[in-house]
Amino acid sequence: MQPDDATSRRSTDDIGTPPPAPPSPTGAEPGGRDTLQQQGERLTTAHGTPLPDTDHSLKVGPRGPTLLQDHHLREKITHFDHERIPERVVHARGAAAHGVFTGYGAASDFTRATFLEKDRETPVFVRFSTVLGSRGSADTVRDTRGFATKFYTDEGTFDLVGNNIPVFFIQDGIKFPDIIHAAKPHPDREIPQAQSAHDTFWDFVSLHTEAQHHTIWNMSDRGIPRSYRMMEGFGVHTFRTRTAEGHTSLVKFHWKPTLGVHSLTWEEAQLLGGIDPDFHRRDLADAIDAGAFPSWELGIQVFRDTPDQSFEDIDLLDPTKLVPEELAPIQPIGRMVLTANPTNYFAETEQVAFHVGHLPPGIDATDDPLMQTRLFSYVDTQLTRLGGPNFSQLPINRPRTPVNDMLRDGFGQQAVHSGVAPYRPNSLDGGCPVQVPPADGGREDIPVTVEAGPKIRAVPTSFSDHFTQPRQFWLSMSAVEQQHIVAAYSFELLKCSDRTVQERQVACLARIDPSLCAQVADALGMPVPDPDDPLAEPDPSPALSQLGDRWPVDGRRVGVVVDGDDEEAQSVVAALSSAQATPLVIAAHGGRVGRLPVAHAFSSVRSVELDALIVLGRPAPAADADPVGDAKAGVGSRDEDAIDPRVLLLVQECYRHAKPLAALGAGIDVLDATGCEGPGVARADSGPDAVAATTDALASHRVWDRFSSSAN
Ligand code: HDE
Repeated sequence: MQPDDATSRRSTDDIGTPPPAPPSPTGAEPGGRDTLQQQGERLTTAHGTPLPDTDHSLKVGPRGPTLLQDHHLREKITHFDHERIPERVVHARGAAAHGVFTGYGAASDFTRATFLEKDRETPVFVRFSTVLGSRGSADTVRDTRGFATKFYTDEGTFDLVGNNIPVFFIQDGIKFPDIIHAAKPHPDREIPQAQSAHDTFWDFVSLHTEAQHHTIWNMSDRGIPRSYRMMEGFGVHTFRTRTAEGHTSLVKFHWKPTLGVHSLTWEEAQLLGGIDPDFHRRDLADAIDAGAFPSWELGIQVFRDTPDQSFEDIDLLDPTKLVPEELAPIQPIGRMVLTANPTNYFAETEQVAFHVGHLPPGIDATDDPLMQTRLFSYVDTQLTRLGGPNFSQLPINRPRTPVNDMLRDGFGQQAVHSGVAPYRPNSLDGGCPVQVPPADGGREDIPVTVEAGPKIRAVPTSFSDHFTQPRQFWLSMSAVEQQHIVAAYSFELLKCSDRTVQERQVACLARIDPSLCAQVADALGMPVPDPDDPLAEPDPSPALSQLGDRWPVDGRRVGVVVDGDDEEAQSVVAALSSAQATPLVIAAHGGRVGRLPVAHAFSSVRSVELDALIVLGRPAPAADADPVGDAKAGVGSRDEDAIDPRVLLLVQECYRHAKPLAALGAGIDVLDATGCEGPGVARADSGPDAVAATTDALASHRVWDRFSSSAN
């Protein structure tokens, strides 16, 4: 691809393959992500001049005025002044990790994309996010979660920019500013932060009934995930794929977490907002650090590419509809494991730029009107957020394939392009770069036939059913999940001050389910409306429920209350580690208890940071204990008073949130003092028994039988 006279007329192989001479001025590793790190040990200016002092500005005498001449001072402060960039307008708060995707070789009947070939490994970078909150907002708010994956494939970057909910609020991208303006804080007082529990959100979704399906997912436990590691991911739109032979299919992408789909309770989520606003970010990073690498299987639902682009009366171009797995099973095509945390949050997690249009040969967009708008929006917003058109050169965004694109100049240009002819056709750079026909790996646009019609602003009638699938979702939930949905709608609508907004949403619920509607109306103190039309009776889709299976306990946080170092404590900690759980020793003080490092002191831990608890001792109240009001709740007798109230609170809260509890030896007194018993509460004879009972109960995530309707 290079002209013969490489010295005078090299075509540009810019950032992907820099020219051999002169050497790269940046020392950058071609196509790599770790470039421009600190070099050497000596302090320098940004231009490499060694510096003897960065602690004192240049002044006239030790107490005199500062001199304008102090270039180092001005460089340091000016750079600091510009450290912040605009946050994302949506999905501002995120956490990310690096990993590897390995193909199963199971997709070759549907797509020519080579990264899906058997055993082919592709580096990935995944960013999880909340949608509504600002960059500094809490992780555990009730919201949709973003699940965006950058595959650095050998055929160019593929971004699968999905969510943890398989449907969206709107059917046409032109309404995206409307839903986001409605959901973001009120423009007058700029509250509430990162919440949908306010008038403008419910005003919009109750008027705009195609949002009801996404909204019931938000009101379900899916809106408050236990961990990014325990979420499904969905491409949402239908994509079109094509094989080398030209056979096309319609597909939907699904990520299935190895650890299962699990959630917080609403009370846990609210407490965590104060106790550990970084809970999800910390959980992801801690698990990776501990070697409990999160993993997902990528699967596809495949549909025939028929002219109506529908399946069983579901319009596949409608992003407010899903196709139940029972009707179109998910076919596994690969597996992703996240193995490394980012080195630098800003350089990687903040500067990563995804784009729905980054598609490899063999995968293409469809006419889903939401997807069509997204194809425009992402690069547009990134031009502002990342300060110009060269953000694909940032290390995290660089493809891992050679780049030769004829794009030139602009703010922040990193490449030292050579050659004189960044245009086509040319003869001066030897005709380079040359176009790549599909037969040689070039990406073709799939030549779909589009029926000519009038230019109109309209919605197809096949998009008009807004209530059958929300009803199907409700009918697919277990009793406890339904209780949580009722509680979530009630909480959110009670936060609205406009009665007509509440009434209109309750009228929408009447079109989803009479019992759901009656319970929420009751909570709001209003009459139960009748649905205008008879309700559809869809078959439930059991795959939508989070309950009823058992999953690995890798990386689950199990608190171990220790009162002094004994062999039992060591063996429990070791047994939890061998079960792949994460033991966290909790003791009266920080530091160490014997040989065991203490993760939390009684004064710094709350139950919501744990998945389960094992109590090995009977800690007496510390002389200087300062019991927080509720820590004393339920404690009355002399015996109970002799136990540290913070430990009693820990046990009571774990019990209340249906977490597995076990105790051993003197720890059994603590269970007795709190009156905790029943399913998932083990009074064990030995350390191994306590660990076995805990991990067994954790495999179902919670002790679901323990929930009463008042529990949460
Ligand atoms: Fe996005 N979305 N979106 N979105 N989206 C952005 O791009 C947009 C939609 C999603 O971790 C923005 O670089 C429009 C659906 C994720 O960096 C912006 C529409 C789905 C992320 C944007 C949608 C998503 C974004 C903000 C309606 C799930 C975070 C910053 C047509 C399938 C990516 C940015 C990350 C981010 C626009 C709808 C997922 C403004 C116009 C549907 C996971 O361009």
